[in-house]
Amino acid sequence: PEVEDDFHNFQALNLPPGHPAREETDTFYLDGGLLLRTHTSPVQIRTLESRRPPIKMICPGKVFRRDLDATHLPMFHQLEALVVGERVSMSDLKGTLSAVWKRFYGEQVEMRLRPGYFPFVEPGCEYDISCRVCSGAGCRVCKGSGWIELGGTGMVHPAVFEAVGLDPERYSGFAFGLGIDRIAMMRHGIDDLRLMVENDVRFLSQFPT
Ligand code: 2NM
Repeated sequence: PEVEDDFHNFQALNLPPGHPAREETDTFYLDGGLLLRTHTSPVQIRTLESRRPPIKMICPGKVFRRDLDATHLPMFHQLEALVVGERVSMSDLKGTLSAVWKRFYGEQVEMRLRPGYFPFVEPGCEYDISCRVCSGAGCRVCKGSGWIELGGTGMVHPAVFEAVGLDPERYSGFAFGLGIDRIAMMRHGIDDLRLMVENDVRFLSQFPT
């Protein structure tokens, strides 16, 4: 659901009351304790509630945050994936994520993980791929670093398993996410995301049907 409740969007994802990500200034709150989901992760929570592991799932969808400038829309698209089972490991995470991006961009693409913080994973990482413009040498697109930041990932936090009634001693899992709009901007060299929703024919007619 794009309209979610507090439990699935925040509480079950180890974002307790008072956490900064819940700020009124970031979240669209509706009447009756409901809100517009701020990420697609509540779909993972609903899946963990309704099915028994082993689970492999992938979820694209619209998400909503109170933000609007050249690189942020109040509605954008995420894609998240989740794997849960017995003895799912961090090497499964790295191998799977690396295979996804090699399939997407080609075998020559390198991927790296960096430490990163998301309340619903531990350890948590941000991940980069080698810059597709300069193949890692350093250019304007990657600001000289050779790497492009794509998203976040990590091992599912024990508190998430507890929130859905699964034993964190028995089950482990990994998840990753990315912003689809950002990939489209890079693919087409679009520098202002607002163009994506303005329906200007001069913009739209540049894309083959
Ligand atoms: C991300 C990054 C890291 C994630 C974790 C979960 C859940 F529910 F299983 F705990 N769903 N999605 C996750 C983890 C998403 O996207 C930036």
